[in-house]
Amino acid sequence: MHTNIENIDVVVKLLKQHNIRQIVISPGGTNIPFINAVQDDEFFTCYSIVDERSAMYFAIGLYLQSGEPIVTSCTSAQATRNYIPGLTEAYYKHAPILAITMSKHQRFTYQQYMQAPDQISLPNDAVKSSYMLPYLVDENDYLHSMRTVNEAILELTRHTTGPVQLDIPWLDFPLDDEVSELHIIKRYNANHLKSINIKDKKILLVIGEHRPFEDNLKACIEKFCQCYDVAVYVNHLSNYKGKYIVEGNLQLLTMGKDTFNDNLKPDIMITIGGQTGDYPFYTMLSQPSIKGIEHWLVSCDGKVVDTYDKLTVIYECSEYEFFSMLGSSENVTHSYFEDWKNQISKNKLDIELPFSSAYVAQQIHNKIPANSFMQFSILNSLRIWNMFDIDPSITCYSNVGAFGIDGGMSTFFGLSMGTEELCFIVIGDLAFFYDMNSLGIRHIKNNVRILLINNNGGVEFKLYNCDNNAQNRYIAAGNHFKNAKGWAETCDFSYMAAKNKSEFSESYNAFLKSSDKPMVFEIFVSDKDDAEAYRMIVSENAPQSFERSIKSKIKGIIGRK
Ligand SMILES: Cc1ncc(C[n+]2csc(CCOP(=O)(O)OP(=O)(O)O)c2C)c(N)n1
Repeated sequence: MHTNIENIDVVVKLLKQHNIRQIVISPGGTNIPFINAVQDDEFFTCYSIVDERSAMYFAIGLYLQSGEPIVTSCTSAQATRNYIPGLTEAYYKHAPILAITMSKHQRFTYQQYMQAPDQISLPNDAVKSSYMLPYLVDENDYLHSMRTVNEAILELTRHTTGPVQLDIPWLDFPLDDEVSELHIIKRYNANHLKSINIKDKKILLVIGEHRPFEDNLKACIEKFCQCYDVAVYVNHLSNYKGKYIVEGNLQLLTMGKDTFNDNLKPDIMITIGGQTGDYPFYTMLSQPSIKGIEHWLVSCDGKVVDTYDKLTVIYECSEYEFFSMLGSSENVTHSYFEDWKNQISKNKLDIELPFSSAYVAQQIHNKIPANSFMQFSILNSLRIWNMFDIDPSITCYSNVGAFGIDGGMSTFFGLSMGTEELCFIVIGDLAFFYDMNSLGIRHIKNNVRILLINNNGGVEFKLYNCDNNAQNRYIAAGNHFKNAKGWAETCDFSYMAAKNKSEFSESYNAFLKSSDKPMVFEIFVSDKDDAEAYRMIVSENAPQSFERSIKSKIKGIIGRK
């Protein structure tokens, strides 16, 4: 019996056998096992380069000096794509670079699964060959893996030298032990809905990322919700603000599967729009033990996209056609929606937090001016802000299509062009650093507000691991970026900074008002506090044990001490 982690072992051992020593590492989640295997091994010399575009060019430079093959390592999501410019140079220069990329298990590709764009679709003139290791389960896979890694390494120098991709499949969501239900998938057009009766069903309408809704579509969805027992599961990216919405990610994050099964599990889940970017929702719905749900996917292209492994029907039609086809029903109760509402009303966010990204969101989420636009960087900024309400007139976006930290600010500047309202982006220091050249775009207007959370690297990878030194070097890539002041001012932005709560409260009003320059507001928080604040929110909202609830009641009566 083998496990997939042995793929990493095979790669690392064979790199040594082939005497390949220099590794350029870009930070990420999926390549953590590889980073852990090499970062403290004296055989290897490692370099941390955040931007994969630079990482690949940097690797070419290492090769030019040493004449030796060089390894690069990046995560999945959008990272591999950013290797392409450097790989193209390497291809025509015949530079032997082994680009080790990571992908999700192959079953997730093209399934609207988070961070899972196709990893082995590089252009013809980027690598000599792409190799993908098998997902490792038994001896056959192990042998296959060993041969493939050897073959990839040999290809670097076979005939003319040149770059090669070696992709390692990974899995970041463990599934529970239950055996999944067999589900049959059917495809219909909207006419099929005429013969459907969903009157007594509990319906969860899930809206992924979506451009703002046109009035007629919104009216159609609202009517549908009135006529059936529907809860509309959304987060900020849905841009849907109706009477029946539920913003449940915090509840799902802390809720056990039994509670979900008993109270919130729908009979039918209808999904529209793009990706939700909502890990708690995905984690709950994709578990094999959540059984008995019909998943209806509404999409114009009718492609099989089984995000939650529960897809039963694809309605190949527009969203408008779908909702307008469903007739009305009378005497409906809205008890399913009420159950969701009831759960969400338990959210507790008014807690004393350390100075952190979550603290900043807690203080100003309800002060962002009406009609503003907001862009959230993945993953941490989006997750934190999705926990807090914002004014319904605010339109929100995030690059959850391929989950890159690369182009968030550029997207944001693009969207700020079409409006005079204030536009806010919440972004971490690595993502800012990645896309900092965009601050020089000469069209940028004064309505732009950049809320830069400088927590020294990707706190994403430190949320549950406080050994910050080990994490900092290559995984979270700390110490790359000190502050944005010089660059912001060079690009003619106003620059403000806050290092603690009082500095923050003195400055934020100016940031939320109109001004005669675009602004960068840099918030310096410690990574420990940033992670701690998030964990505090999660634990405060976790279902309470009897003992904890008694303790908190007593504390309420006699005080904390
Ligand atoms: C192009 C690209 N490279 C790497 C990643 C992997 N990744 C996801 S989140 C993250 C950390 C982002 O750090 P930062 O922008 O500082 O935000 P924080 O988590 O600290 O809030 C990284 C490197 C990615 N998603 N996209």
